[in-house]
Amino acid sequence: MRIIRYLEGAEVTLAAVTDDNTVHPLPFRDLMEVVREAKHRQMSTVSYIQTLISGKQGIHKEIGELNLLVPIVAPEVWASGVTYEKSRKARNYETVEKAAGQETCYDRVYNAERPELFLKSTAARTIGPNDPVYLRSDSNWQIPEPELGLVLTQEGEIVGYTIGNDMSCRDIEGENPLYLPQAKIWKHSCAIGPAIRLAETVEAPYNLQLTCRIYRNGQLVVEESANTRQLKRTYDELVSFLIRDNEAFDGTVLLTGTCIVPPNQFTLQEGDRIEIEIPEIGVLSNPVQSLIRQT
Ligand code: DO4
Ligand code: MG
Repeated sequence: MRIIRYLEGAEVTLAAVTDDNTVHPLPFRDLMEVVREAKHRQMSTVSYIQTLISGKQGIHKEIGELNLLVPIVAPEVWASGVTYEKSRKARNYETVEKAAGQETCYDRVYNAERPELFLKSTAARTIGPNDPVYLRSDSNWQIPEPELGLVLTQEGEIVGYTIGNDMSCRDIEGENPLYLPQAKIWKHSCAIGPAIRLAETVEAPYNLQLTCRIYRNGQLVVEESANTRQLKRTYDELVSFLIRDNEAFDGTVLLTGTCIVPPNQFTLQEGDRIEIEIPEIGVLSNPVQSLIRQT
């Protein structure tokens, strides 16, 4: 079962999407309200939603016909770094600090007990499906980072999975790791969606296939896949560091690190379109726009 939000006129609707792809509007504004109400009734979220939609037909529209919004207005989006070997190699490639044969900060964090976690985005900077991600004006090496996102309660319980794009500037981060916030955070630099797959309904969270496709002038120019089984850490491990001595909020999203990096010579351009697919969740599709045009 998946959760979406969509706009009809001026009205925002929260809905459950059943396995036969029927869309059932729910009498709540956001997923976390449903989770809290289910807990209050000592039911699982899925069982509670089933009681809400039982005997109802759902709307006569397919998901593809809806004006989808970000599936949750996450107060904060956090991200994990260098959790896949692929990311370690890419970070080492771009850093100007590397010296032949010497360990970099990326090698050390890949092997350390404490993971790299950083604040990636806030609600105002996070966009949903079909909205444009923006390119920074001061970077010449920008890529999407396709990542699995964990949707958390304030206690750190994983209630759902979504898709995230941790847009990144490889040149800015490569120049100096202390530039990480600028390499990662700007207007529209984080996309999540198109849906949240309820955690209870995911049989094998460490066997999710991610595929990233980038189109330029309608042509496929990048296509790469990876699997969450290649993750160096467990989801609980990442969450436990996030909530340690920290205040977390219901609906926080934690991205789990990128397992896909486009070829080193690739940089995004205005007019590109990025698609990130996890079959159990859907396809997160966003056009790419230059930020200069927006200001
Ligand atoms: O170390 C910098 C960030 C890496 C990252 O975002 C990732 O591995 O996904
Ligand atoms: Mg990342």
